[in-house]
Amino acid sequence: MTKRLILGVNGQDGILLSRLLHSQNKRFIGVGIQDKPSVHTPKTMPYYALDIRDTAKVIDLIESQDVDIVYNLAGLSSVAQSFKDPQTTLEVNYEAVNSLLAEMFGNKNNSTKRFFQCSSSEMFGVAKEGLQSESTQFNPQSPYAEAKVKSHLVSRKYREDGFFVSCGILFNHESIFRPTAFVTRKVTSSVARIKLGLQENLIMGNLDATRDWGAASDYVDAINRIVEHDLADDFVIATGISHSVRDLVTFALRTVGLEDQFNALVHIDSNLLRKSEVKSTVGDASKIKRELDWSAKTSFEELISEMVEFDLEINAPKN
Ligand code: F7E
Repeated sequence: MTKRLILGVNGQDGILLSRLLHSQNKRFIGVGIQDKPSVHTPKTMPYYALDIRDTAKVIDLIESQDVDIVYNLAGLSSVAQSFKDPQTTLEVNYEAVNSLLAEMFGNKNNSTKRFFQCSSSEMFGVAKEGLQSESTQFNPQSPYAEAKVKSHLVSRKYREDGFFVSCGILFNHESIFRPTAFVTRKVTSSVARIKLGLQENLIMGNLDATRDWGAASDYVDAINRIVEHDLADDFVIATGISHSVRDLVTFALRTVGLEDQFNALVHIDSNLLRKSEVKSTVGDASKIKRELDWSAKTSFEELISEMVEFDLEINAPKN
């Protein structure tokens, strides 16, 4: 039976993928940088605490555990944070991937193993096309996006050399496991806390940016289809619909009956504006629909309502 390794298992996507693989009775192990696995991962999952920059240890694990498929979901995922720490962003999001691929396929010629790289819509940056597809030109606007472009290109190089290296180009994807450093969870958590009287207002950055937001639970299913496909390839994973940050806040407030309070509750802090900003993203996921029969199932409204609901529940006073 195929054995799988999730790098970055304690992040949002790692948690959701570990649950999906567990529900499908797949054999897998998880790697995270933390001493212990997240409480949200399956209890039976064998866990190894490793920094993906320690290539030798990751390779040892792949060999000693006879791993056939590696999902690389590890990395620094905050674009805003990457402006503050471009060096670590480059080390984790590119250099570690580059050395891992070099060891797996360059030096050891593991021709039967598969590798999945989590690429990002941020690579398109200020996009050259309205709808972004696998062939849209890259135009990165942040240290995060620059590192992601480099690891995408090196992944493609190994694929061209005949190895099974696939990339998902993931547009923004969210869930209750998203930290509040990201705008959806910041908004749903704040709106819930405002509703419960625990917070006074919502301090935001750019309300005019628009994003193609999907549900992370749908996206890990797409990732799995990509690694199980006959051929290695690149696939955009997106919903095809973009909403503004203003729409997000408005909708979240509406779910708790506070939409008419928008102007009183929402304030802008210029420190939250980015040095360079991707104004809009919207993905063309027709290739993955056509070839792997995948499309996003959860709507933006369902996703945000579910997150607000969860945040109301965890913030509610306990009797
Ligand atoms: O920002 C605006 C902000 O931090 C979304 C990562 O998963 O998706 C994510 O990157 C938008 C931006 O995500 C606040 O300026 C306004 O326009 O949730 P975010 P992101 O930067 O789009 C891509 C595909 C990835 O690959 C990344 O790993 O929201 N915004 N006000 C704000 N953003 C934040 N975080 N906080 C605010 O207060």
